[in-house]
Amino acid sequence: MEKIIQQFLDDVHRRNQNEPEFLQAVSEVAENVLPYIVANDIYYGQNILLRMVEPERVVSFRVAWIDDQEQIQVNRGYRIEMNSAIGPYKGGLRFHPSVNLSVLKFLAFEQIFKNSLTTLPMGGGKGGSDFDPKGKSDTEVMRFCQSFMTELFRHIGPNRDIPAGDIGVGSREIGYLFGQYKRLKNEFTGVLTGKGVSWGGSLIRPEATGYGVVYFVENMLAHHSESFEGKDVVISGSGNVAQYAAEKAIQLGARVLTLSDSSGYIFDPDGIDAEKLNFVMRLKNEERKRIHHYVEAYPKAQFIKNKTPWEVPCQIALPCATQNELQFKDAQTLVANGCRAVGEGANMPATPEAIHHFIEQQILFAPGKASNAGGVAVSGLEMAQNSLRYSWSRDEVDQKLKTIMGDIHDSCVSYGSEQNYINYVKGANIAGFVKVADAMLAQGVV
Ligand code: NDP
Ligand code: 2IT
Repeated sequence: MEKIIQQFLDDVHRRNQNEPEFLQAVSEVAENVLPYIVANDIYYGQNILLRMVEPERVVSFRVAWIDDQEQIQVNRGYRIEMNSAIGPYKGGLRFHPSVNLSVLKFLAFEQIFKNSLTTLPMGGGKGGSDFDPKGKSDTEVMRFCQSFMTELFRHIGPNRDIPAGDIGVGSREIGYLFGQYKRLKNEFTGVLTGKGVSWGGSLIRPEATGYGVVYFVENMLAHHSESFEGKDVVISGSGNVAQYAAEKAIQLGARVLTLSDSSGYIFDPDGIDAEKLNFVMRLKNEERKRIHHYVEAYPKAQFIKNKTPWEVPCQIALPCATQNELQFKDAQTLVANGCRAVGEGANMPATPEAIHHFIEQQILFAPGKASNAGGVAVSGLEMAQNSLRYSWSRDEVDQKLKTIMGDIHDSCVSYGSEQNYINYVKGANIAGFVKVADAMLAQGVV
């Protein structure tokens, strides 16, 4: 079996040189899915995984725009349309200087399995740009978004490809992108998700990823007769996902000790309560400032520069910033300090070595493609509401989100149960694979 996996990975590597993040995501899936394929006659010999790692389409384009100093700036825009076997391409847009083909292909690949796990009819896609929104004025961001959409609009559509937010793309950017799409097409359609509630957005979409992570971990804990109540929780990031993961964990009676950004982390020994979290939301979403300002408002807290929060003892860790932010040494520290459960809010935040350590130590480990699927799930519910020309109440959407996260948990359990341990990584990879593979088999060699 090891030889089959290695041959497959060598082949993928040969065709995707210089794409380390993509290979990392593919390796993790291959380790679980290839043995399953070999054991199941209907998939064997169909080259299904080889087809899944080849994007159906990759679009790359120039985004030229004029900054506030009237200088011409040039960025690169992308959309990876990875797999449409079970529905139109669906996935976020990331604006960050680190964006390149490897990063977007890993994200688009993960999105295939994640979207499949939600049970909603969505294929996998991802896009973005190496544009850095940090330090840009609102009008610069608007001009960039308009230029980006002026090319992207011809590739997307409510039945073709439906982008949403990700790192650096929040409600402000979705607004500018939607405005330009509508202007170019002269159509008001649900072509993006994460829209404002007064113009087609779904209630709970801003909260969905963070709440979903906590609902997933709550399910994992409940399966082992535990809960969030009274637990110490360490969270990385201070953006959309981190903020709402913190909010839900606090509501469930946990003590949230940290938040972070790319400059370091804040540690509040008293816990970040609802009022302090409100301060963070204003600081990050309205003033667009850095997390270290937290300690000016709450002097009992500390700012630890250029470090990640994994050294803080906790029972639950929720990495909610970016890929490969939690490494082997961090995993060792977390486990040694008594951490029992890890829920990935970000996409691929734990390195393969860190994941192997968690699994070896029988830590409850939720991979992002399962635990952060709440965001795209509510995006799917936003699409459903747009098609119905109707909107559900906050409570209705929240209930559906809870049900979906519970169902994803249960699928992971049914495909990932091993002796005395639930391997959620294996469970998520196989459960996500089966639905897409069955659709691909039915649709022939395309
Ligand atoms: P935001 O842009 O709102 O926040 C990102 C946060 O992560 C910021 O605190 C940012 O700090 C930090 N961060 C970003 N890049 C780095 C880096 N290279 N090193 C350290 N910290 C970094 O993004 P989201 O909260 O939406 O996304 C966070 C993660 O969750 C991503 O992995 C994303 O793919 C994933 N995700 C998001 C979903 C969504 O619905 N938004 C859905 C599912 C997953 P700084 O300001 O310093 O850059
Ligand atoms: O990684 C993700 O799942 C997202 N950024 C959300 C995608 C979406 O279409 O809502």
